[in-house]
Amino acid sequence: PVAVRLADYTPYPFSIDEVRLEFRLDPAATQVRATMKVTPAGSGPMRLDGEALTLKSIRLAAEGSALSILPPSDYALDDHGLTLTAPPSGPFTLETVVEISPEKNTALSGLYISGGRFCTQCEAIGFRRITYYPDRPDVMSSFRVRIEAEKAKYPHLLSNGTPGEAGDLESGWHFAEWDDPHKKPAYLFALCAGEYDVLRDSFTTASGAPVDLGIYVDKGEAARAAWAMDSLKRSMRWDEEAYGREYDLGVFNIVAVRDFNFGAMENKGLNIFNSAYVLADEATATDLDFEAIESIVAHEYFHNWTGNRITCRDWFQLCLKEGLTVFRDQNFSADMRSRPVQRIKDVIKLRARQFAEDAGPLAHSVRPDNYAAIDNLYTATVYEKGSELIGMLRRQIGSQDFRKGMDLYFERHDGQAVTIEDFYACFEAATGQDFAQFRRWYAQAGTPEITVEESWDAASSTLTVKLSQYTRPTHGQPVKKPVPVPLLSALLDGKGGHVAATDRAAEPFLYVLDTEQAEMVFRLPAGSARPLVSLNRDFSAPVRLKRALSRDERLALVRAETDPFNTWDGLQTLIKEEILTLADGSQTSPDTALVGAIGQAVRGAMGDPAFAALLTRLPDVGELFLEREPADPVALSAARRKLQAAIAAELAPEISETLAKASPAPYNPGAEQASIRALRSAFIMLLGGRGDAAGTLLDLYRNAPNMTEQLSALRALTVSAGAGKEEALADFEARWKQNALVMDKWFSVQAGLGTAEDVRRLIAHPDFDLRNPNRVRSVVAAFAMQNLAAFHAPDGSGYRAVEETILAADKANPALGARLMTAFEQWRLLEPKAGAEAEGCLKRLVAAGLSPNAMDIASRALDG
Ligand code: B3K
Ligand code: ZN
Repeated sequence: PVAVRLADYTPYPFSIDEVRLEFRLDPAATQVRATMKVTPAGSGPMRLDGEALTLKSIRLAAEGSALSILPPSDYALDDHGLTLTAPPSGPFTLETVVEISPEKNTALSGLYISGGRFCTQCEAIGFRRITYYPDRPDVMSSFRVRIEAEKAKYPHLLSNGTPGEAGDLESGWHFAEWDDPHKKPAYLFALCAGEYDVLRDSFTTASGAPVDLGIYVDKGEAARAAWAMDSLKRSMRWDEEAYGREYDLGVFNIVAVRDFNFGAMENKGLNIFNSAYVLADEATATDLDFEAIESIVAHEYFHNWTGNRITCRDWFQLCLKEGLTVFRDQNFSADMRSRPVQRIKDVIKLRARQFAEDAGPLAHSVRPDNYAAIDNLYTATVYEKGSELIGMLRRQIGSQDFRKGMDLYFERHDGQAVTIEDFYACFEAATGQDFAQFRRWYAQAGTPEITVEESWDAASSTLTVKLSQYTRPTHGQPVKKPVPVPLLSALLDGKGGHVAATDRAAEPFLYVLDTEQAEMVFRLPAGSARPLVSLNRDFSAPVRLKRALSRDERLALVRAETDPFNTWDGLQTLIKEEILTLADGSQTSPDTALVGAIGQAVRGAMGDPAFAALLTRLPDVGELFLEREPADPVALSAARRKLQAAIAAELAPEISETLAKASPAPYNPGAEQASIRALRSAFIMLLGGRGDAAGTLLDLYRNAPNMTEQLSALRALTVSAGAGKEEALADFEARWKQNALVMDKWFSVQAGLGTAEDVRRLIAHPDFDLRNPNRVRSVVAAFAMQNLAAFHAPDGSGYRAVEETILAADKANPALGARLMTAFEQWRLLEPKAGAEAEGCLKRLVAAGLSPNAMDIASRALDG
């Protein structure tokens, strides 16, 4: 069912000039009084959104008169809101009082309780579960908030903006007021109340304004927020340096919450975070956790300009803030760490999640034109592909013009709710170029496939590279038009250098393929040897390259490459082909030349350990689904393990030498040490692929000086499924029983690598908690999205192990339920037995009754 269409957009016919919210907090029955100053822009009824609210009173005052009770004949209530049938034609004040029950709110949208504290989540449409309001991003208003609560239980009372009056009230209650001078849409509203420990710090903006920083966490956890604080300060500085954007309030707070539906939320001046992305120290968090904290803190902070000061006109424009902000956080991470390594990691994520989405029934364009459930639009396509589009824009116009366009965007649209068209108009004004064709990228779903054919004419020393682009039809979009595909390219001499053509210097160049077919022709000086062609360097376009090269040709290309991304990617392509060949049985053992080449590449990269670690990486089973149909995850996973064992054998001397050395100490989460540990972890994982390393792994587990290595050893032991596995799992549980975030890792290692039986046991574990999304994801999502051989078992055992849990999770929390349902997005690609079981499971879930959110995913999965 399509609920909303972009084409139906109309502006809200009223402006809300100011809103005052007064909360009397009580877990069972919180009272919310909302007073809005309204100016009508036309005539007609006034619609306010509202869900799960009990209306206590409604009063209205025309300008100059006092509030008086609105007679029932002047308004109508339904399940989704309230309509004032005949509001005054001039400015008026509207006051509503509602009651809500935060403790009954298991959807974690609106005002809810987590760990005994109040917190909110309003994006996209949670504010309507707090009070009656035009809950849409183009209605921007200034918010003043008063919070009253029992002082002993809720000593800290927080909201957006800067603190105002505060003090004590009768019978042990107290209050605090907050004022947010910046106009904002309701989805950026936030409130938190409870008892916390606070890590405090300060920051001075480039123009000298002081900012008080605070991170609010569980009692006793303040020290573990230090990395988040450090990341915040670096983000604030980076946005000043890279974009000239300063923070705009005297206070910036972050609150860590245990029960949260996703990573974090950029509420104005009061970011709310999943505690997994705040708390870290060497004993309890891995380097990947530290890295994720750094990038999510940055992402939410960067939203202050790209999202908050300038927001979206409607939710179809979500990529306007998300794609752009992901682009910004990826560049921040690249500046903090290694740019090529960051690029490779971003592409791994893009291919694993977004390419899969684009190739299945949930495919949609970066800016869709309709949706049934807005929560389901927070996708890899909107975020990750959205970021790629900004990256292509910058590559095509250059970083100077990109900055000019961004400056103009900030200047022109500050304080507004805008569209993708508004954004591109700034770049058209800054560069004089027309982006009409480029904007097709936003409207067309699917990943373009670029076919490359080369021919060499020795007589004339001419190399011709034929390029064509094709995008497969997606649901509702049978025919695709060509998009501009910027391919960063170079001619390679095979000796580590570049070749010049007669009309082109040796430097890498950008070639933009903007038609269905085109040719690049390179004339070389007479007598030249045939050069090799390096294409889509640095993954300059989010496309799939189809090049019919033999294994030897590919190996030669990898050896000749001068671009680190392409060196890695060339090997990945070979590795993918090798796993597919091993899986279909046409070859029984891994090709020694390939294994040797991987070994050689790793040995050559030991000076850049994070890069070397990536060279040992094998693509996940899910990434291989797209390469050959039907997909047989059981065979793919077995083939993957064979190749892993061969690489482990090839690198045996390097592995033992590296692991014999001590891990860097004292521990520092920064890039340099993390890079060394990344290679150590990669090597530990390779050991897990060998049948004979249990003793070594158990020693590594026991002596691991930090969580990064402890967890790698635990994983490797779990994969090897041999001696030591049970001992390590039991030890880990005993050691970390009290720390929920660490226990999430214990659950996820077993669900991600074990059997359907393991998953049943984990679900029955006393610490499995259906109300805690992190815990549910660490079992169900880890199993269904990372352990594809077990989840898609041909006998259906994997589906049956999690079916009931998905239903129960969905009943309590539709956003979570829908997210888990996306595990079925690739089911049509499966071999027939698993495919039939998957379809059966989907149909049983639908018949059992899903939330509208989960139903949207299930029905698209079944239809597509
Ligand atoms: N904007 C939030 C995501 C909200 C998801 C709502 N279903 C976090 C982020 O992207 O920064
Ligand atoms: Zn975001």
